[in-house]
Amino acid sequence: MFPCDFAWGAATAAYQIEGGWDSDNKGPSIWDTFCHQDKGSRVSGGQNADVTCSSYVMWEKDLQCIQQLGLTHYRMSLSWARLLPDGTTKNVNQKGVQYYNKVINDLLLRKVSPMVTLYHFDLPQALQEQGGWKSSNMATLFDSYARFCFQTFGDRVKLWITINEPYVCAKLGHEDGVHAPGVKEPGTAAYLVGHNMLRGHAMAWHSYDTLYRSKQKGAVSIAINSDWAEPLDPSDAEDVTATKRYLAFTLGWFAWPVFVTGDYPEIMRAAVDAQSKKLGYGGDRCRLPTFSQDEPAILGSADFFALNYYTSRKVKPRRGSGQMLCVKSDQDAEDVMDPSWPVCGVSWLAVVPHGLRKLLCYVKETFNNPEVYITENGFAQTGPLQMEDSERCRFYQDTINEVANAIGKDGVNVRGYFAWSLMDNFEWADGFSTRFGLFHVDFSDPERTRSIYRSGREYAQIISKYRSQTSS
Ligand code: PNW
Repeated sequence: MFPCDFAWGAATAAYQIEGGWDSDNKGPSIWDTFCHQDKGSRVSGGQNADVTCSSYVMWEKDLQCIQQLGLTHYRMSLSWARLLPDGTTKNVNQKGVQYYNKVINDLLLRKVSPMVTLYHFDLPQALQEQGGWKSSNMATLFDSYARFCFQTFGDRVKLWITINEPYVCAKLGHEDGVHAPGVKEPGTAAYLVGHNMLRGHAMAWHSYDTLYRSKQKGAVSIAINSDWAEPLDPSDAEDVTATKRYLAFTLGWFAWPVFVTGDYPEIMRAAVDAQSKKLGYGGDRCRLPTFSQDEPAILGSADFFALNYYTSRKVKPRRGSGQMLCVKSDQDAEDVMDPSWPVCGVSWLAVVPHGLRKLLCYVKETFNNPEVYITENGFAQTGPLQMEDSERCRFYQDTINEVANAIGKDGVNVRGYFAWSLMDNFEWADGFSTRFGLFHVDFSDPERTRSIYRSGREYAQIISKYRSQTSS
C-alpha cells in the first residue's frame, strides 16, 4: 500500500539543532536575538539554542541516528545566516558551505536523500534590521539566497522546501509576538509578512524552474501547516461556514494562491474587508494585499504539496471581541478540542491521527490531487522523561495506518512521511521542556548523547516492514 519509492523520513530545523550560533563567522539570526534579548524572558526558562543538540559539531551523531532508523529521507534546513552572514550573496561564508556539503554528502553516502528547507524561521538579523519580512524587498533577497542554494547544493539536493510554515512566521512572529522577531501588530503585519513570503517563495520557484530544473531535475514546494477542522455541530449552518473560514485562514491562506487561483481565498478576503469596514480601518487601504501581475506568478509555483499536520479542531463562530483588529477577529471562528481527544505534551496538541486522513482527502479534492509529502507530524512529551514512550508509539502506529488508508482507500497521492523530529531539540518558545524526538538528547551532557526512544525503535520497524513488503 505504500509505493516502493515512498519517502520514509524524519525532520529537523537548523536553529533547533545546530548550536554554534556564532561559530565560524555565522551571522546572528532573529532567533538568536529573540532568545538573547530582555534577559531571556521571551523563551521558557530563559533558554536559547546557542548550543542545543550541537549538530554543527556533532552532525555525525545525527547521521548515525538516521541510519539506525533506516530512513530513506532526511528533512533538514539551512541556516541562511550561516551561509550568508549579512543575508546577502555579497558575503558568502565558506565554512557554512563546507558544513552543509559535509552533511549532504554524508547523507548521500548512506543512501539517504536530503529534503532541504531554505527557511525555517531564522531570518538573518541583518535583514530584520532592514525591515524583515514586512518589507517588500525581502522577496527578492530571499530569491537571491534561494538561487545561491540551488547553485551550491542543487547538484545533490532534489527536494526543496522554500519556506516552512509561513502561517507560523506571520501569526506567531508578527501578530502574537511569541516567536521571533516578536512583533505584535495585530491585524496588519501578519498579512503583509505572509504576502511577502508567498512572493519570495514564488520567485524562488520560478528561478528554479527557469535556471536549474532542466539540469538538476528536482522539485520545489512550500511547507504549509494546517489543523484539520470540522464543524462543532455539522447540522448547524453557522458552524459549517465558520469551519470554511477557519480552513481558509490556515491552509487556504497559503495553499489557495499557490494551487488554485493565484490569490487568497475569496471568503478570507471578504472577511478581512468586512471587518476593516466595520472597524472603520484605513479607508481604501486593504489589509490583505493583492499580488501584482508584473511579478512571477504565484499560481502553479509548487511541484508537490508539502503538508505539516499536528492536530484537529471543532469549529463554531466566534462570539464577542469582534471589535478588535486582529486575524482571529477576521477569521471569526472559535476552535475547540473534542473532549474525547487526548492531549499530548503541549496544550495545543490534541492527538487526532484520523484528522490527517481527512485533511489528506481535503487536500486531494481541493488542490487538484497533487503529490503530497507530509513534511512534519509528531507527538510531544513534557514532564518526566519516558524512554518507553508507549503513547507516542501508539500515535505513530495509528497515524501511519491513517496514511496507508488515505493512499490505499482514498487514492491520495502521498509520496512521503516525515516524523517531527529526528531528536529532541529546541522547541522555540517552549525551549527544551517539550520533547518531540525519536531520539532523546541529554542536554546536560557535553557530548549531547542521543538515545533512541522506544518510539524510534518502533518507527524503524514500521519502515523496515513496509520497505520489505514493497521490495519483494
Ligand atoms: C512546527 N503552534 O511549528 C515547526 O515547523 C517545527 O519547527 C516545530 O518544532 C514543530 O512544529 C512542533 O511545534 C509549530 O504553536 C510551532 O501551534 C508552533 C505551533 C505549531 C507549529
